[in-house]
Amino acid sequence: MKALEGVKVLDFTHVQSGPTCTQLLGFFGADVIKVERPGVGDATRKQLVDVEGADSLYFTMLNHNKRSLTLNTKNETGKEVLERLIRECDIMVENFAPGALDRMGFTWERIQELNPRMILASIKGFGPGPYADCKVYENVAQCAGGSASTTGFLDGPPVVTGAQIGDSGTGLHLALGIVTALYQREQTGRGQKVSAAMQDGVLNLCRVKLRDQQRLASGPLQEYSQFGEGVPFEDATPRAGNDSGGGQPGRILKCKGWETDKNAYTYFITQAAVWKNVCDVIGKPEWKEDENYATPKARLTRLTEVFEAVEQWTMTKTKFEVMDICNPMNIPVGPILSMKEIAEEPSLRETGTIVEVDHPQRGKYLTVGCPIKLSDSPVDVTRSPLLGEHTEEVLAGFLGYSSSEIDEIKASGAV
Ligand code: CAO
Repeated sequence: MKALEGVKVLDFTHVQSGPTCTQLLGFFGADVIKVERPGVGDATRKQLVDVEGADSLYFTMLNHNKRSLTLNTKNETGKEVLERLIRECDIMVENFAPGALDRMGFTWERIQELNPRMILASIKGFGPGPYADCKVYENVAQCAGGSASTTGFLDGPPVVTGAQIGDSGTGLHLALGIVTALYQREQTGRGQKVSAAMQDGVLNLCRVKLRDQQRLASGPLQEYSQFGEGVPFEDATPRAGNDSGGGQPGRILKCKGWETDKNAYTYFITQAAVWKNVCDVIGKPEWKEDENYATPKARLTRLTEVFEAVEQWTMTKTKFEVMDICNPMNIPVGPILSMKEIAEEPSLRETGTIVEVDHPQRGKYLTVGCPIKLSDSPVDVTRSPLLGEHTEEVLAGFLGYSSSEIDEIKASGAV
C-alpha cells in the first residue's frame, strides 16, 4: 500500500512548478490524472527536444506516475466531463496564468458547489497585490523573491541559480499545503483552497538573506568576506559569493586537477568546534594556540588568509581525497560534483534518487526519483504518459461513461 493510495488528483498543471507537485503526489501513490489540451498537450512535451518524435526530457522528467487525459475544457461537452472529474476527485492542482481557470468557468465558488470536499491547489507567480496578474517563469521568481540580488559576487551582476527554486521549490511547497489540507479535511469534511506564490516560495528559501538585511542595522556582517577585505556595506544584503550563509565560515577551494577539470573544487567549512583538526590537517598546528587565529572572532578579519592556507593543502588532494581525509576528523567538506558524476554515482541509483526509466518513444533515460523516502510507502517510478494515452481508460473506468457516451464525447471534439 502507498501513503496516498485512493487519493484522486485532477492535474491541470503544466510546465514545471505544478507538475513537480503532482509528480510527488503520484510518487506517494495518488491516482494523478493529467488533463491536457487535445492535440497539443503540455507545452514542455515539445520543448528542448533531443530525440525527434519523442516527448522531451523536460516533460518526461516531470510527469512520471500520471495518466494523461486529453480534454478541451472550453468545449461544452468538455466542460461537462470536467464537472464530472471535479465531482470525482479529491484534489485539483493548477498553475495556469492568473484568471485562466475563472475564464474557463471554474471559479472556486463553482468548484465548491460541484464538490465541497475538493482541495483546489494553485501556483501563481505572485500572491495578492500589485503583481497578482503577472505571468511568471522560474527566473522572474528568483529575481522577485530575493535570490538573484543576493547571489553572485560583490563586484558582479545579480545571478540566478541553477536550482529551480521558483518552479520545483514552489511545487514542493504546494505539495505540503495539499497534504495538510487533506489532513484537515479528515476533521472538517470540507475542502479548501491552497495557494503558493512563487515569489513567496523563493523568499522562504532565502530567509537567511532577510535575516542579514535586519542584522545590517547593527553593523557590518562580520562573517561576509567583504568585512575582512575592508569593503564597506551598503543598505541592502550584498552578494556574498561562496561565503557560507551561516555562522561557520566556508568557501569553495581548488583541488588537485583544477587547472583542467572545471569541477575539481571542494566546499570547505572551518567549523569552530573542529578548528584544531583543521589546523592539523592543513599543516598549521601553530594556529591552534595563536591568539590571531585561535578564536572564531579573531579569524573573521583573516578569512582570506585562512582559506588561502587551506587551499594550499586542498590543491594537493583530489576533491574525494579531501572528503576521505576530513570526514573522519569531523571537518565538513563537500566535493563539487558535476551532473555527469551525479548521473554515474552508484549510491544514488541504489537509493532510488536517480532512476533509469524506459520509454516507448525514447528508450532508456535517467530521472530524479522521489527525494523524500517513506519507510512504509516505497516509490515505483513509472514512465510519463503519452499525450491522451489514458483518455478512454479514464472516461470509462474512472468516470463510468458507457461506450456510446464515449463515442458522443469523441464526436463533439472534446477529447
Ligand atoms: N482546454 C482548453 N483550454 C486550455 C486547456 C485545455 N485543456 N488548458 C489550458 N487552456 C487554456 C487556458 O484556459 C488559457 O486560456 P485563456 O488565456 O483564454 O484563459 C490558455 O490555455 C493558456 O494558459 P496559460 O495562460 O496558463 O498558459 P501560457 O502559456 O499563456 O502561460 C505561464 C504560461 C507558465 C506563464 C502561466 O501559466 C503562469 O504564469 N502560470 C502561473 C505561474 C507558474 O506556474 N509559472 C511557472 C511555470 S514553470 O516555469
